[in-house]
Amino acid sequence: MTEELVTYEVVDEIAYVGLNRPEKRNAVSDRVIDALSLCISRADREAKAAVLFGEGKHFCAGLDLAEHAERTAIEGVRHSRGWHDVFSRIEFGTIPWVCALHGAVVGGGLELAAATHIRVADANMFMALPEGQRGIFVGGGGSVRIARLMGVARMMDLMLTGRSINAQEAESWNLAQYVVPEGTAKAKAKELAKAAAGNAELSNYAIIQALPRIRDMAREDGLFVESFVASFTQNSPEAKERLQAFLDKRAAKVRNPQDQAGSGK
Ligand code: 1HE
Repeated sequence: MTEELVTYEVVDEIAYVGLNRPEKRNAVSDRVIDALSLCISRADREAKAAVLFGEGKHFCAGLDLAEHAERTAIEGVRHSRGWHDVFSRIEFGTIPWVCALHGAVVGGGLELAAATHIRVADANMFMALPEGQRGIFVGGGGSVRIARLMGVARMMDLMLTGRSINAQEAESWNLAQYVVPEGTAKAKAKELAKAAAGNAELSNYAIIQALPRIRDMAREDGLFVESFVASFTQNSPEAKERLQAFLDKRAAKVRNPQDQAGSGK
């Protein structure tokens, strides 16, 4: 339904969540955040993986600047914390999220993409953090998530200069894990989501929850937590069945990427 600000459907256990305000380049208004929040809750309950994408020419132009101009300081804090809550439910939910990026991925759009687990960049994609030019700062978790992905020096460069980077640069800066030909990002995201949805749900949960937390821990703490997560995960009935399936030669082997159709960047 075109009047929805965020579209939602589940097909074969994959949730497809689409930013759907193309006339405003999918700029994120308060209503978009509310709609996204509902879709995230549904996807978490109803799907085994999710694909996030944008309708129209661009993934997302970031914060709706028309709304932002009117906020007081305390309203601004509440607004930012609201984005944090919603984006954290993507990052720290129960299912993997794959993001298909095309056209502009700007400001809050990049903050949203950074909350997902795998990012696929269409060859026509470009990213920028023009907050400095607009007289504002990141507020959707970017100083935490984007800085961890590409490093503070690169984030400073983007924020201070307002310059854009293309898909290849984004991949080499760790902001996207895949660059694909123009027009194919969503198809690639779907393929990756399907692969992730085929994993044991508890493994996916452990991967999503434990990796970013362990990254933020001291070394010994990380190793300690890893052991517990590993032991808990491998003791599930599903893990036992999957391990036995491999030993019985009923499970797929790991393949050489040269033999994997359509797996390349
Ligand atoms: C918007 C927004 C928006 C477009 N808020 N209305 N984000 C930015 O600083 C990016 C601002 N946008 C742009 O630089 C460009 O619009 C794009 C590169 C994304 C796309 O260009 P283009 O030529 O395809 O579209 P357009 O003609 O610029 O925009 C079409 C309409 O969308 C137009 O409205 P119209 O009524 O004149 O048709 C634009 O005003 C509107 N539009 N982007 C509101 N962002 C939690 S903190 C996060 C901080 C940030 O995200 S800062 C970055 C904000």
